Amino acid sequence: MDRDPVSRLIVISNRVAAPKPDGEGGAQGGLAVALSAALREYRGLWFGWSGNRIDEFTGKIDFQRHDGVTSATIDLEEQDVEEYYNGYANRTLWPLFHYRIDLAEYVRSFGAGYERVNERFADTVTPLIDPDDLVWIHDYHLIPLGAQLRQRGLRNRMGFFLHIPWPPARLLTSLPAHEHLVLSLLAYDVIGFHTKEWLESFQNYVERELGGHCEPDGTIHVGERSVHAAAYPIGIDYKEFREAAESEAAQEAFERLRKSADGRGTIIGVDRLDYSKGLEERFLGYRRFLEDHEDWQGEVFLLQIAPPSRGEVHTYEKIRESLDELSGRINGEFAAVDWVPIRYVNQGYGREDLAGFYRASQIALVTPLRDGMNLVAKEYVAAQDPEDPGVLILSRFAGAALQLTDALLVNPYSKEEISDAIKQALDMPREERIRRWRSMNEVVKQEDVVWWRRNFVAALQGEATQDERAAG
Ligand code: ADQ
Repeated sequence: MDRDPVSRLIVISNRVAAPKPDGEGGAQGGLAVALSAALREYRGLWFGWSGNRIDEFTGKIDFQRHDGVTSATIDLEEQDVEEYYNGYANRTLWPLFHYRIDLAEYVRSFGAGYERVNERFADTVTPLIDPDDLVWIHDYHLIPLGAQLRQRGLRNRMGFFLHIPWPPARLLTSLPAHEHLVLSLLAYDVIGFHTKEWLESFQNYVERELGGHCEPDGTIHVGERSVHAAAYPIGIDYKEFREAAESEAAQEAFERLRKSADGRGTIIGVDRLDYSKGLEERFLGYRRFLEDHEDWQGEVFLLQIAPPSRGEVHTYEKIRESLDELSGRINGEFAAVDWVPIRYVNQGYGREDLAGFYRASQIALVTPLRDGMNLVAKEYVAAQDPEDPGVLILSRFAGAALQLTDALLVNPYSKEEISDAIKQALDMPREERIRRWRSMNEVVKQEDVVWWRRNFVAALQGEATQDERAAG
């Protein structure tokens, strides 16, 4: 029923997260979670980097087929990984696109490595693409890939989806060769963002810096070129997540957490360990809550699950150290013999475990300083007990805030707002919790990952996109 009579779909992303033979998922993260189901529905191919490093690039493609998904991966050289992945993608674009110009590093060799790896992707994937295939390229690692494929003669319909925010023009212009990067996006037929806010920043750049013109229907004209740019807010696989939430493993995780909570309120945070997720600010906001409301000390605790990511990038080592220090300090300051205010866990969990933990928690603190969308907020909503749902406290700077307007929206930089929202959530009557949850659950359920990819693929096919939404 989900299968549209489309041409073959070629998905290209930095890493491929197709299911492994042992049933393990591939790379962790929002993109991986969102796309693993998508390719099963369309005959297609998922192309990307294997994660392996080799001495010399060979262009050899490793094909695998599991669970209805064919993946094709290549290995990269050490220098490629350093300059393209750890360098330009994660030390230049990621911080800049998350408004952290103070952390962005502009190094020429990173830019060169980025172009080189995009060329390597283009050289190896071009022979695998048939003339009728739809090509869907993902995320900031591969912005120039469409232009590279065009240079190799591909005339296919090609789309690009950005999973992170698009920064305001005034920030983006700090990037050397920013025009070159943005112009390469015009090689696509469709460019997708999570929200209207990121779309507007893009349109603003196009008008200010490229002298382009943006029409209300989403068509963007720059010189001779016209492309379609729109907001396609990503969702979770609602059905799969509800099933996970009702599994036996989820029930066990739920009971384990409830038992250890021993009647105390649980506040949960689940994030990749990344400075964009606002973890330090969250800890400080929670600390402020403990100070503001002494009577709640010993009655509530914060469970922060944060598996380390991008460990080879210095800023990530630093944020890890600061969080170790800060959580230790807060615990030292407030703990009692029978109570620890923060349970800080640096490991990943399976979907079922997470679903059980979400359900057992009265509050979720999802407070990124900037986030393209944020799927944890949606997972938390999907996992709740409809009769006794928890409260979502959500940063107004996450893309998800434009859809989940019944969350308690906070400025994540403000300790006071975080503290007040925790108090409001703890005091919230059941009827209000239910009312807010129902409205959010409806959005999470209707605007799920299937809805997202159908809208994007319809646009890619050049079809009417009446469902296409500029969220917010
Ligand atoms: P991420 O920055 O990775 O994604 P997010 O959208 O929250 O952020 O997705 C994280 C995913 O990883 C969730 O599905 C979550 O359950 C999972 N996860 C996180 N911590 C985990 C843990 N400890 N154990 C197990 N699983 C864990 C990027 C963008 C987002 C955007 C997504 C999708 O930064 O803004 O929403 O892509 O486009």
